[in-house]
Amino acid sequence: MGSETFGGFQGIVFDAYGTLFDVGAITRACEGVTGEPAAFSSLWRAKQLEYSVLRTVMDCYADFGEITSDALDYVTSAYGVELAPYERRRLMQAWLELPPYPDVEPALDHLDAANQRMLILSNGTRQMLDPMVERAGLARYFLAVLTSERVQSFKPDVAIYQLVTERIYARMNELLFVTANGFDVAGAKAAGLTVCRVNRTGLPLDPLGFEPDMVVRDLTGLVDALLAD
Ligand code: LAC
Repeated sequence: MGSETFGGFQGIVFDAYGTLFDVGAITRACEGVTGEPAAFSSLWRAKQLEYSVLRTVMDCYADFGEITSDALDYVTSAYGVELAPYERRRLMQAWLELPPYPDVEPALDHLDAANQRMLILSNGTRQMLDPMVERAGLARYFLAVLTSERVQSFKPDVAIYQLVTERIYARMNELLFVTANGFDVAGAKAAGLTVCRVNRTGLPLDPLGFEPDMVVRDLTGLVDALLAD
């Protein structure tokens, strides 16, 4: 594996939320229900992550749709917001209709043209991810969408990352895992994958004891690093 030049990977595995799909759309969806949409949506996402980690640690799986709904219950109570049923449906629906970041499709197109095998590995469910990937016109780029449902636990549990070598026969470090989420950088490194951090926001790396193998600003940077001659 030419890890110095970042070529020669057996496959590239992408995280979904925040990496391929713009979770900023959730903030915009929250504008109609609170005067503090950024803080409200940020607590919603933080609770979603917290509940997925807690349920993994407690060995008490509920799927990502249920967790997202539970997290919304928490944040509405915390903010004293009463949601009409149609508003609640609209907020939950926003998770199924996240747009891809503008750099995503051109980058996948380049990687596909260079014969890269690509997967999605996400904490989401097939029911949440498949329509969103399809709607964004990205389904043709991926061999498979792998989800937490198979192992009934969530990233950063090592077990979920191991799903990737069932789909692409390779050693873990021969696969490049691409994520914008700090906990996912640490989890994927702990599981033995080679990791590219997409630092779209300029935020610091979570100090969990693992450094990514490469850092890019967006997927255009990934293409430049992988396909540079
Ligand atoms: C995912 C979230 C964690 O797609 O970003 O798995």
